[in-house]
Amino acid sequence: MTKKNAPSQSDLAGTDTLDRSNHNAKLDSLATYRSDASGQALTTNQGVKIADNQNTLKAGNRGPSLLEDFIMREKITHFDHERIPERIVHARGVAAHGYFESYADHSALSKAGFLAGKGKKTPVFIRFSTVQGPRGSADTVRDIRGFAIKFYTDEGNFDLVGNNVPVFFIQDAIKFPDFVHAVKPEPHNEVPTGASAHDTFWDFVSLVPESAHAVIWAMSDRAIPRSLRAIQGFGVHTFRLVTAEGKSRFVKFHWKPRQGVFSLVWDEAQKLAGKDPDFHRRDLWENIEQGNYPEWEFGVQIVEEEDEHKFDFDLLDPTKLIPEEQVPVTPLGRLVLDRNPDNFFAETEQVAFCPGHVVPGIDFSDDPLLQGRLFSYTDTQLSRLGGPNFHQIPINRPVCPFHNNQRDAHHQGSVHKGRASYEPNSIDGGWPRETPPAASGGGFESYPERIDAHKVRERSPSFADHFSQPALFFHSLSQPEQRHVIDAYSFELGKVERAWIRERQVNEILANIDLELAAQVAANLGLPAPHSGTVKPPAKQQPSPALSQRNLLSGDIRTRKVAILVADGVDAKAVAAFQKKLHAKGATAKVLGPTSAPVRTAAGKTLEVDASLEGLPSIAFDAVFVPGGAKSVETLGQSGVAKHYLLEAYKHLKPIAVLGDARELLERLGLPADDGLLGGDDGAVAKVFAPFTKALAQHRIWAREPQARAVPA
Ligand code: HDE
Repeated sequence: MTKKNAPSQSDLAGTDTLDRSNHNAKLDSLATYRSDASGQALTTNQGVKIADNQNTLKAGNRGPSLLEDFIMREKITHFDHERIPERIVHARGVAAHGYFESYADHSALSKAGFLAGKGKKTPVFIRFSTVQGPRGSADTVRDIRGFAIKFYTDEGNFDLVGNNVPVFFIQDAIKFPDFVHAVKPEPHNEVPTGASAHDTFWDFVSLVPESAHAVIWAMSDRAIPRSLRAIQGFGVHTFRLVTAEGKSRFVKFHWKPRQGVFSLVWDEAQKLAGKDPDFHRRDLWENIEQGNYPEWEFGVQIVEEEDEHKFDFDLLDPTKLIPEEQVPVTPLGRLVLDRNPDNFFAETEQVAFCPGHVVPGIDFSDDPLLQGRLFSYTDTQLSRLGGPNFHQIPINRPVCPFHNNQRDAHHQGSVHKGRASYEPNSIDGGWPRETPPAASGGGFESYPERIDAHKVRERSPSFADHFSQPALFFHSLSQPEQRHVIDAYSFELGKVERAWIRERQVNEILANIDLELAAQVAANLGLPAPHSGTVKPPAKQQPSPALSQRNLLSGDIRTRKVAILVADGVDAKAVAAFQKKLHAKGATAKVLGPTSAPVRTAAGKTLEVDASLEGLPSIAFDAVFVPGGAKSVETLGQSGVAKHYLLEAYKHLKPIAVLGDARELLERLGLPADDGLLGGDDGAVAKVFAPFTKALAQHRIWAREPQARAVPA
């Protein structure tokens, strides 16, 4: 009677088959906290075994529930409190474990132990995020991506809390609440979710010209990445690296993805937000599970102290980048992500980053944005994670010992021994004691920068040029990238209801970056073209090729995804041959049918499919292949879903290869030939594969873009 509605034993046979064999010092330390219920009895939190988890204790089986039911009360009470506040910004994120490996002994640059030897490995946990949207928002919205890394070094945690663009929207921390209030959903109706295309954002940024540089990056393809594996990371601020001898140099931190940097197209990003809001987290998760471990190279741009003032911008200004052609990036090591978390909440949600978490050998600059961040992050964890002991949460604990006299408070997880919780003391032997600074293993010592100044609330005049670098960025982009920037401003400002905000952004911001950019956006908005900017145009600058994604591809097709469209009567040999060739190049292929049911091949055999065409739409792939087989092609040609599939892939500038009868499909759809539309006879897999790979390695067929605009999809 008590077991009514309980599942049968055969329903319970499933187990988690994911590979969890990778390990490092941090993963090993988490082992103590992992809770594995397999083979265990269901109990209350007090460890009492539960006999019936289906029914509340009642006065009669149709009667009222009894307060006495401590099992039901404990369960419901815990459930009632399962949610914690989401992050005020960067609420939606996804994370992974991995390691950092130093290329060499970098002690000439920094005394940080994790950089002190060739092959030295340090566990890391990295969290990627969008900025604007809440926890449940879509992955592919137009936004900056957070790129936050916790290094669990032998000398304590070092958090490098960066973004995927190298500059920020404001110069001083005191403006952060204003900026965030402006970009977040509007306060009266909480619209829009995960988007900056609304009045309050454009009102603020059009009034605050220092935002122009970060905004143009946000309007570029960088803000709609194809994958989180395909983004760069930047520390943004200038930091210091300090040697054992006390020599300090300024540095900018960089992460360069081995996978290359590439993006979605806007229409695709918007559709994905509806059809697969988890597109980025799924991609990261699947690739790590498949052993396609994403990798980044870590590097620094180094500026000697004495060169601090040799630039035409201020190194302390977080709205500026140092062009890589001016100061190249020196590679220091690599980052590999090789293990997914076990539990989203325990790890990804509870990880607490703070730019103030540094180790000996790393120090801050006086960038006023960085200075404010040093305070804000620990502060926000107090309400987000419920008190000052969040450093004891398993994912946040250093892998080295940590001891001090901070005591008690909510969620205290340590049983501190000893009588003296103060220092100095003569009762507990004076422990824990200070450690003097040393070449290695010493206590943290702040860089003794000399400051001689008046206390003022002022912005340095060296922070005043807001337009030279947005102009440098725009002029360094390829033509398709520039078109996308124009389209993005036009789209976003087109959503702005107040005419004066649109006009101000065009006349007072865009016209100061580039008159042609302003004119084109103005035309799209139905505004007159501005004839000149309101400030003196910057001196002519050399473009910086390092800023264009065109120059940041990996050159191969590893981990690219290809859809193979099939129906009954398909030429299965071509499917197998294409798949084999793709796998040999490290790409993946999915076979898609009209439904999820297997299809019959031309040879009368059964071919399993991975999903239906509707289940995995073209926006989930980088390219499409349609093998021959008269009946298969006929079926696909009758199907609106299949025709849309090809039109959409074409519109999104993806390579499409067709063999045998499938060539007619493209003709029937009226798609004009180009370098990415590749046809061949049945059996000509080898012939189309080489140009297909070449096109795929270039990511998109950019030359197709003008024609693609005419295609409905
Ligand atoms: Fe953040 N930022 N931020 N930010 N930020 C937060 O910290 C803040 C800034 C960045 O995956 C919050 O734990 C201020 C720049 C990332 O958990 C909060 C200022 C850069 C993440 C906060 C900035 C960032 C955050 C919200 C201006 C790039 C996600 C929750 C002075 C270099 C970290 C939290 C994660 C998160 C404050 C500006 C990156 C409120 C006050 C510049 C990647 O503390």
